[in-house]
Amino acid sequence: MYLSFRLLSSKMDKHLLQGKFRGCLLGSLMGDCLGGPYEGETVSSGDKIIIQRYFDKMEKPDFASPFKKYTDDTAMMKSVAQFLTDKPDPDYNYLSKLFVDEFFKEPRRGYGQGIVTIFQKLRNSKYEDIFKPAKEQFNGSGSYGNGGAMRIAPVALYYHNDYNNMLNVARHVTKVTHNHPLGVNGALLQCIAVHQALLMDPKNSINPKEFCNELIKKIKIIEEESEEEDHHFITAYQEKLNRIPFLLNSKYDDELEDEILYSLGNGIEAYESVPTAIFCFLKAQGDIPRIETSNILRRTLQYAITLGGDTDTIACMAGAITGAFLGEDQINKQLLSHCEKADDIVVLADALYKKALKS
Ligand code: R7I
Ligand code: MG
Ligand code: MG
Repeated sequence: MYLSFRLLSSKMDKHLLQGKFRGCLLGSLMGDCLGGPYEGETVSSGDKIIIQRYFDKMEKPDFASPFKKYTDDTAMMKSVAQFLTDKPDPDYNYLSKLFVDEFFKEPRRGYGQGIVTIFQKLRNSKYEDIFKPAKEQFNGSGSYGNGGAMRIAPVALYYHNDYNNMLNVARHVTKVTHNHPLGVNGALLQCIAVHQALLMDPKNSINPKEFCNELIKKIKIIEEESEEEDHHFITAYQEKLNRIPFLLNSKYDDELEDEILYSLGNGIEAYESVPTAIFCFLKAQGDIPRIETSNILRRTLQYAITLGGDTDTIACMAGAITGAFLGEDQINKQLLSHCEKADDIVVLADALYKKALKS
Protein backbone atom coordinates (compact mmCIF):
# COMPACT_ATOMS: atom_id res chain seq x y z
CA MET A 1 0.00 0.00 0.00
CA TYR A 2 1.11 3.55 -0.66
CA LEU A 3 2.22 5.53 2.34
CA SER A 4 -0.58 8.09 2.27
CA PHE A 5 -3.21 5.36 2.61
CA ARG A 6 -1.68 4.11 5.80
CA LEU A 7 -3.31 6.64 8.05
CA LEU A 8 -4.99 3.87 9.99
CA SER A 9 -8.32 4.72 11.51
CA SER A 10 -7.34 3.11 14.82
CA LYS A 11 -4.77 5.87 15.12
CA MET A 12 -7.04 8.53 13.69
CA ASP A 13 -8.24 11.19 16.04
CA LYS A 14 -11.83 10.33 17.08
CA HIS A 15 -13.10 13.84 16.42
CA LEU A 16 -11.61 13.75 12.93
CA LEU A 17 -13.17 10.34 12.19
CA GLN A 18 -16.61 11.40 13.41
CA GLY A 19 -16.35 14.55 11.28
CA LYS A 20 -15.49 12.39 8.29
CA PHE A 21 -18.57 10.19 8.85
CA ARG A 22 -20.74 13.31 8.90
CA GLY A 23 -18.87 14.90 6.00
CA CYS A 24 -19.36 11.83 3.83
CA LEU A 25 -23.10 11.46 4.36
CA LEU A 26 -23.69 15.23 4.18
CA GLY A 27 -21.59 15.49 1.01
CA SER A 28 -23.73 12.73 -0.47
CA LEU A 29 -26.96 14.50 0.54
CA MET A 30 -25.77 17.85 -0.84
CA GLY A 31 -24.82 16.38 -4.20
CA ASP A 32 -28.22 14.73 -4.46
CA CYS A 33 -30.25 17.79 -3.39
CA LEU A 34 -28.27 20.38 -5.34
CA GLY A 35 -27.82 18.19 -8.41
CA GLY A 36 -31.44 17.00 -8.47
CA PRO A 37 -32.91 19.97 -10.36
CA TYR A 38 -30.46 19.38 -13.23
CA GLU A 39 -30.83 15.61 -13.63
CA GLY A 40 -31.07 14.56 -17.27
CA GLU A 41 -30.10 17.99 -18.62
CA THR A 42 -27.42 18.97 -21.08
CA VAL A 43 -25.54 21.89 -19.57
CA SER A 44 -24.51 24.70 -21.94
CA SER A 45 -21.89 27.36 -21.18
CA GLY A 46 -24.77 29.75 -20.38
CA ASP A 47 -26.17 27.22 -17.92
CA LYS A 48 -22.77 27.05 -16.23
CA ILE A 49 -22.99 30.75 -15.42
CA ILE A 50 -26.49 30.19 -14.04
CA ILE A 51 -25.22 27.31 -11.90
CA GLN A 52 -22.38 29.51 -10.59
CA ARG A 53 -24.98 32.13 -9.58
CA TYR A 54 -27.26 29.44 -8.13
CA PHE A 55 -24.48 28.37 -5.78
CA ASP A 56 -23.38 31.97 -5.04
CA LYS A 57 -26.92 32.90 -4.03
CA MET A 58 -27.35 29.88 -1.78
CA GLU A 59 -24.16 30.76 0.06
CA LYS A 60 -25.57 34.15 1.07
CA PRO A 61 -26.87 34.16 4.68
CA ASP A 62 -30.03 36.10 3.84
CA PHE A 63 -31.06 34.01 0.84
CA ALA A 64 -34.33 32.20 1.52
CA SER A 65 -35.73 29.53 -0.79
CA PRO A 66 -37.64 26.26 -0.42
CA PHE A 67 -35.52 23.21 0.45
CA LYS A 68 -33.90 21.40 -2.41
CA LYS A 69 -35.47 17.97 -2.06
CA TYR A 70 -33.43 14.82 -1.85
CA THR A 71 -34.16 11.97 -4.27
CA ASP A 72 -33.89 8.16 -4.29
CA ASP A 73 -30.11 8.43 -3.87
CA THR A 74 -30.50 9.71 -0.32
CA ALA A 75 -33.68 7.74 0.46
CA MET A 76 -31.76 4.51 -0.19
CA MET A 77 -28.51 5.69 1.43
CA LYS A 78 -30.50 6.40 4.61
CA SER A 79 -31.84 2.82 4.58
CA VAL A 80 -28.33 1.39 4.18
CA ALA A 81 -27.08 3.47 7.14
CA GLN A 82 -30.06 2.39 9.22
CA PHE A 83 -29.56 -1.29 8.34
CA LEU A 84 -25.93 -1.13 9.55
CA THR A 85 -26.84 0.78 12.70
CA ASP A 86 -29.79 -1.40 13.74
CA LYS A 87 -28.39 -4.90 13.13
CA PRO A 88 -24.85 -5.79 14.16
CA ASP A 89 -24.84 -8.86 11.88
CA PRO A 90 -25.94 -7.93 8.39
CA ASP A 91 -29.56 -8.91 7.84
CA TYR A 92 -30.37 -8.39 4.17
CA ASN A 93 -34.04 -9.22 4.66
CA TYR A 94 -34.21 -6.31 7.04
CA LEU A 95 -32.43 -4.10 4.50
CA SER A 96 -34.81 -5.02 1.71
CA LYS A 97 -37.79 -4.23 3.97
CA LEU A 98 -36.28 -0.84 4.80
CA PHE A 99 -35.87 -0.10 1.07
CA VAL A 100 -39.41 -1.22 0.26
CA ASP A 101 -41.08 0.59 3.18
CA GLU A 102 -39.24 3.80 2.33
CA PHE A 103 -40.26 3.48 -1.31
CA PHE A 104 -43.96 2.88 -0.61
CA LYS A 105 -43.97 5.72 1.94
CA GLU A 106 -42.55 8.19 -0.59
CA PRO A 107 -42.56 6.70 -4.09
CA ARG A 108 -42.06 10.06 -5.80
CA ARG A 109 -38.39 10.45 -5.10
CA GLY A 110 -37.28 9.78 -8.68
CA TYR A 111 -36.41 6.07 -8.39
CA GLY A 112 -34.93 4.21 -11.36
CA GLN A 113 -37.58 2.57 -13.53
CA GLY A 114 -36.57 -0.99 -12.80
CA ILE A 115 -36.51 -0.54 -9.06
CA VAL A 116 -40.28 -0.28 -8.77
CA THR A 117 -40.71 -3.79 -10.20
CA ILE A 118 -38.21 -5.19 -7.70
CA PHE A 119 -39.94 -3.60 -4.74
CA GLN A 120 -43.34 -4.84 -5.86
CA LYS A 121 -41.99 -8.37 -6.27
CA LEU A 122 -40.27 -8.28 -2.90
CA ARG A 123 -43.44 -7.19 -1.17
CA ASN A 124 -45.72 -9.59 -3.03
CA SER A 125 -43.42 -12.55 -2.34
CA LYS A 126 -43.24 -11.61 1.36
CA TYR A 127 -39.45 -11.36 1.05
CA GLU A 128 -39.12 -15.07 0.37
CA ASP A 129 -35.89 -14.83 -1.65
CA ILE A 130 -34.71 -11.25 -1.48
CA PHE A 131 -32.04 -11.59 -4.20
CA LYS A 132 -34.38 -13.21 -6.75
CA PRO A 133 -36.21 -10.15 -8.15
CA ALA A 134 -32.89 -8.38 -8.86
CA LYS A 135 -31.63 -11.45 -10.75
CA GLU A 136 -34.73 -11.36 -12.97
CA GLN A 137 -34.24 -7.73 -14.09
CA PHE A 138 -33.57 -6.95 -17.74
CA ASN A 139 -34.35 -10.45 -18.99
CA GLY A 140 -32.18 -12.08 -16.38
CA SER A 141 -29.00 -10.04 -16.86
CA GLY A 142 -29.60 -7.83 -13.81
CA SER A 143 -29.36 -4.04 -13.66
CA TYR A 144 -26.17 -2.11 -14.35
CA GLY A 145 -27.74 1.16 -13.22
CA ASN A 146 -25.84 3.30 -10.70
CA GLY A 147 -28.46 2.72 -7.97
CA GLY A 148 -26.12 0.34 -6.13
CA ALA A 149 -23.22 2.80 -6.13
CA MET A 150 -25.20 5.91 -5.17
CA ARG A 151 -26.21 4.49 -1.76
CA ILE A 152 -23.09 2.52 -0.77
CA ALA A 153 -21.11 5.12 1.24
CA PRO A 154 -22.35 4.03 4.72
CA VAL A 155 -20.83 0.56 4.14
CA ALA A 156 -17.37 2.11 3.56
CA LEU A 157 -17.74 4.12 6.79
CA TYR A 158 -19.01 1.29 8.95
CA TYR A 159 -16.39 -1.26 7.80
CA HIS A 160 -13.50 1.19 7.60
CA ASN A 161 -11.33 -1.17 9.68
CA ASP A 162 -12.25 -4.34 7.83
CA TYR A 163 -11.68 -4.11 4.08
CA ASN A 164 -12.71 -7.67 3.18
CA ASN A 165 -15.92 -7.54 5.14
CA MET A 166 -16.64 -4.15 3.61
CA LEU A 167 -16.47 -5.65 0.12
CA ASN A 168 -18.56 -8.64 1.09
CA VAL A 169 -21.33 -6.56 2.66
CA ALA A 170 -21.21 -3.96 -0.16
CA ARG A 171 -21.71 -6.77 -2.68
CA HIS A 172 -24.79 -8.11 -0.88
CA VAL A 173 -26.26 -4.65 -0.24
CA THR A 174 -26.00 -4.00 -3.98
CA LYS A 175 -27.38 -7.37 -5.07
CA VAL A 176 -30.75 -6.71 -3.45
CA THR A 177 -31.45 -4.53 -6.51
CA HIS A 178 -28.49 -4.74 -8.92
CA ASN A 179 -27.17 -8.09 -10.10
CA HIS A 180 -25.30 -7.21 -13.30
CA PRO A 181 -21.49 -7.42 -12.79
CA LEU A 182 -21.13 -3.82 -13.98
CA GLY A 183 -23.74 -2.68 -11.45
CA VAL A 184 -22.06 -4.62 -8.63
CA ASN A 185 -18.48 -3.67 -9.49
CA GLY A 186 -19.49 -0.01 -9.89
CA ALA A 187 -20.88 -0.04 -6.36
CA LEU A 188 -17.70 -1.73 -5.09
CA LEU A 189 -15.54 0.87 -6.82
CA GLN A 190 -17.50 3.72 -5.25
CA CYS A 191 -17.24 1.99 -1.87
CA ILE A 192 -13.46 1.61 -2.21
CA ALA A 193 -13.09 5.26 -3.26
CA VAL A 194 -14.99 6.46 -0.17
CA HIS A 195 -12.94 4.11 2.00
CA GLN A 196 -9.64 5.35 0.60
CA ALA A 197 -10.68 8.98 1.06
CA LEU A 198 -11.81 8.29 4.62
CA LEU A 199 -8.42 6.89 5.61
CA MET A 200 -6.48 9.86 4.27
CA ASP A 201 -5.34 12.84 6.26
CA PRO A 202 -7.14 15.95 4.95
CA LYS A 203 -4.14 18.07 5.92
CA ASN A 204 -2.14 16.43 3.12
CA SER A 205 -3.06 17.19 -0.45
CA ILE A 206 -4.06 14.26 -2.63
CA ASN A 207 -1.81 12.81 -5.27
CA PRO A 208 -4.43 11.99 -7.96
CA LYS A 209 -2.26 9.51 -9.80
CA GLU A 210 -1.50 7.65 -6.61
CA PHE A 211 -5.20 7.66 -5.62
CA CYS A 212 -6.15 6.26 -9.04
CA ASN A 213 -3.41 3.64 -9.09
CA GLU A 214 -4.51 2.38 -5.71
CA LEU A 215 -8.13 2.13 -6.97
CA ILE A 216 -7.01 0.34 -10.13
CA LYS A 217 -5.03 -2.18 -8.13
CA LYS A 218 -8.07 -3.00 -5.99
CA ILE A 219 -10.75 -3.02 -8.72
CA LYS A 220 -8.50 -5.18 -10.94
CA ILE A 221 -8.60 -7.94 -8.33
CA ILE A 222 -12.38 -7.63 -8.09
CA GLU A 223 -12.91 -7.55 -11.86
CA GLU A 224 -10.68 -10.57 -12.38
CA GLU A 225 -12.65 -12.48 -9.77
CA SER A 226 -15.99 -11.76 -11.50
CA GLU A 227 -16.90 -14.95 -13.24
CA GLU A 228 -17.68 -13.35 -16.56
CA GLU A 229 -16.94 -14.48 -20.04
CA ASP A 230 -17.45 -11.08 -21.58
CA HIS A 231 -14.05 -9.36 -21.56
CA HIS A 232 -15.66 -5.91 -21.51
CA PHE A 233 -17.14 -6.56 -18.07
CA ILE A 234 -13.80 -7.73 -16.72
CA THR A 235 -11.86 -4.62 -17.57
CA ALA A 236 -14.52 -1.87 -17.78
CA TYR A 237 -13.59 -0.03 -14.60
CA GLN A 238 -9.83 -0.47 -14.89
CA GLU A 239 -9.99 0.99 -18.38
CA LYS A 240 -11.99 4.02 -17.30
CA LEU A 241 -9.79 4.68 -14.28
CA ASN A 242 -6.69 4.46 -16.48
CA ARG A 243 -8.00 7.45 -18.46
CA ILE A 244 -8.33 9.72 -15.42
CA PRO A 245 -4.69 10.80 -14.91
CA PHE A 246 -4.44 11.79 -18.59
CA LEU A 247 -7.66 13.83 -18.37
CA LEU A 248 -6.49 15.50 -15.17
CA ASN A 249 -3.19 16.52 -16.73
CA SER A 250 -4.61 17.89 -20.00
CA LYS A 251 -5.00 21.61 -20.56
CA TYR A 252 -8.53 22.59 -19.67
CA ASP A 253 -10.76 23.85 -22.50
CA ASP A 254 -14.13 23.11 -24.12
CA GLU A 255 -12.71 20.26 -26.18
CA LEU A 256 -11.42 18.59 -23.06
CA GLU A 257 -14.91 18.74 -21.60
CA ASP A 258 -16.22 16.79 -24.58
CA GLU A 259 -13.36 14.34 -24.15
CA ILE A 260 -14.26 13.85 -20.47
CA LEU A 261 -17.86 13.06 -21.33
CA TYR A 262 -16.79 10.78 -24.15
CA SER A 263 -14.15 8.92 -22.12
CA LEU A 264 -15.92 8.70 -18.77
CA GLY A 265 -19.62 9.45 -19.41
CA ASN A 266 -22.38 11.13 -17.40
CA GLY A 267 -25.13 8.53 -17.66
CA ILE A 268 -27.36 6.54 -15.36
CA GLU A 269 -25.29 3.36 -15.89
CA ALA A 270 -22.76 2.62 -13.16
CA TYR A 271 -19.83 2.45 -15.60
CA GLU A 272 -20.88 5.82 -17.09
CA SER A 273 -20.99 7.59 -13.73
CA VAL A 274 -18.84 6.08 -10.94
CA PRO A 275 -15.46 6.80 -12.64
CA THR A 276 -16.82 10.28 -13.49
CA ALA A 277 -17.62 10.95 -9.83
CA ILE A 278 -14.08 9.89 -8.86
CA PHE A 279 -12.73 12.18 -11.56
CA CYS A 280 -14.80 15.12 -10.21
CA PHE A 281 -13.43 14.53 -6.72
CA LEU A 282 -9.84 14.56 -7.98
CA LYS A 283 -10.30 17.43 -10.43
CA ALA A 284 -11.85 19.66 -7.75
CA GLN A 285 -8.79 19.38 -5.50
CA GLY A 286 -7.36 22.22 -7.62
CA ASP A 287 -8.88 25.27 -9.29
CA ILE A 288 -11.26 24.70 -12.22
CA PRO A 289 -11.79 27.44 -14.80
CA ARG A 290 -15.21 29.15 -14.52
CA ILE A 291 -15.93 27.62 -11.13
CA GLU A 292 -15.34 30.40 -8.66
CA THR A 293 -15.09 29.18 -5.12
CA SER A 294 -12.35 28.33 -2.68
CA ASN A 295 -14.45 25.59 -1.05
CA ILE A 296 -13.40 22.17 -2.35
CA LEU A 297 -16.71 20.40 -1.64
CA ARG A 298 -18.68 23.14 -3.40
CA ARG A 299 -16.23 22.98 -6.33
CA THR A 300 -16.69 19.21 -6.53
CA LEU A 301 -20.48 19.40 -6.55
CA GLN A 302 -20.71 22.39 -8.86
CA TYR A 303 -18.29 20.77 -11.30
CA ALA A 304 -20.17 17.45 -11.25
CA ILE A 305 -23.44 19.27 -11.97
CA THR A 306 -21.96 21.24 -14.88
CA LEU A 307 -21.12 17.94 -16.61
CA GLY A 308 -24.88 17.39 -16.99
CA GLY A 309 -26.61 14.01 -17.33
CA ASP A 310 -27.15 12.11 -14.11
CA THR A 311 -26.27 15.17 -12.03
CA ASP A 312 -27.85 14.22 -8.70
CA THR A 313 -26.12 10.85 -8.63
CA ILE A 314 -22.70 11.89 -9.93
CA ALA A 315 -22.65 14.85 -7.52
CA CYS A 316 -23.91 12.61 -4.70
CA MET A 317 -21.13 10.05 -5.24
CA ALA A 318 -18.43 12.72 -5.72
CA GLY A 319 -19.75 14.52 -2.63
CA ALA A 320 -19.54 11.34 -0.54
CA ILE A 321 -15.88 10.83 -1.49
CA THR A 322 -14.96 14.48 -0.92
CA GLY A 323 -16.83 14.62 2.39
CA ALA A 324 -15.10 11.43 3.57
CA PHE A 325 -11.75 13.02 2.81
CA LEU A 326 -12.31 16.54 4.14
CA GLY A 327 -14.82 15.95 6.93
CA GLU A 328 -17.67 18.09 8.17
CA ASP A 329 -15.58 21.19 8.96
CA GLN A 330 -15.11 21.95 5.28
CA ILE A 331 -18.83 21.98 4.52
CA ASN A 332 -20.35 25.36 3.82
CA LYS A 333 -23.19 25.47 6.35
CA GLN A 334 -25.15 28.00 4.34
CA LEU A 335 -25.16 25.74 1.30
CA LEU A 336 -26.09 22.79 3.49
CA SER A 337 -29.03 24.70 4.97
CA HIS A 338 -30.77 24.53 1.58
CA CYS A 339 -30.75 20.72 1.57
CA GLU A 340 -33.74 18.79 2.88
CA LYS A 341 -33.32 16.92 6.19
CA ALA A 342 -29.63 17.74 6.72
CA ASP A 343 -30.12 17.49 10.51
CA ASP A 344 -31.44 13.93 10.17
CA ILE A 345 -28.36 12.95 8.19
CA VAL A 346 -26.10 14.22 11.00
CA VAL A 347 -28.04 12.09 13.51
CA LEU A 348 -27.73 9.09 11.19
CA ALA A 349 -23.98 9.63 10.69
CA ASP A 350 -23.40 9.89 14.46
CA ALA A 351 -25.40 6.72 15.16
CA LEU A 352 -23.43 4.87 12.48
CA TYR A 353 -20.16 6.20 13.90
CA LYS A 354 -21.02 5.04 17.44
CA LYS A 355 -22.02 1.60 16.22
CA ALA A 356 -18.93 1.27 14.03
CA LEU A 357 -16.62 2.03 16.93
CA LYS A 358 -18.35 -0.56 19.12
CA SER A 359 -18.20 -3.38 16.58
O1 R7I B 1 -29.92 1.90 -10.97
P1 R7I B 1 -31.20 2.48 -10.56
O2 R7I B 1 -31.55 2.43 -9.12
O3 R7I B 1 -31.29 3.98 -11.03
C1 R7I B 1 -30.60 4.97 -10.36
C2 R7I B 1 -30.80 6.24 -11.07
C3 R7I B 1 -30.10 7.40 -10.42
O4 R7I B 1 -29.71 8.30 -11.41
C4 R7I B 1 -31.16 7.98 -9.55
O5 R7I B 1 -30.93 9.34 -9.29
C5 R7I B 1 -32.46 7.74 -10.33
O6 R7I B 1 -32.76 8.76 -11.22
O7 R7I B 1 -32.20 6.56 -11.06
O8 R7I B 1 -32.40 1.89 -11.37
P2 R7I B 1 -32.46 0.79 -12.54
O9 R7I B 1 -33.84 0.87 -13.10
O10 R7I B 1 -31.99 -0.52 -12.03
O11 R7I B 1 -31.40 1.28 -13.62
C6 R7I B 1 -31.52 2.56 -14.18
C7 R7I B 1 -31.71 2.47 -15.69
O12 R7I B 1 -30.51 1.96 -16.26
C8 R7I B 1 -32.79 1.54 -16.14
O13 R7I B 1 -34.08 2.10 -16.02
C9 R7I B 1 -32.35 1.26 -17.58
O14 R7I B 1 -32.71 2.35 -18.40
C10 R7I B 1 -30.85 1.23 -17.44
N1 R7I B 1 -30.36 -0.16 -17.30
C11 R7I B 1 -30.37 -1.10 -18.25
N2 R7I B 1 -30.81 -1.06 -19.51
C12 R7I B 1 -30.68 -2.19 -20.25
N3 R7I B 1 -30.15 -3.32 -19.76
C13 R7I B 1 -29.84 -0.72 -16.18
N4 R7I B 1 -29.52 -2.03 -16.40
C14 R7I B 1 -29.83 -2.28 -17.67
C15 R7I B 1 -29.70 -3.46 -18.50
O15 R7I B 1 -29.22 -4.53 -18.11
MG1 MG C 1 -31.94 10.39 -7.80
MG1 MG D 1 -29.66 10.27 -10.67
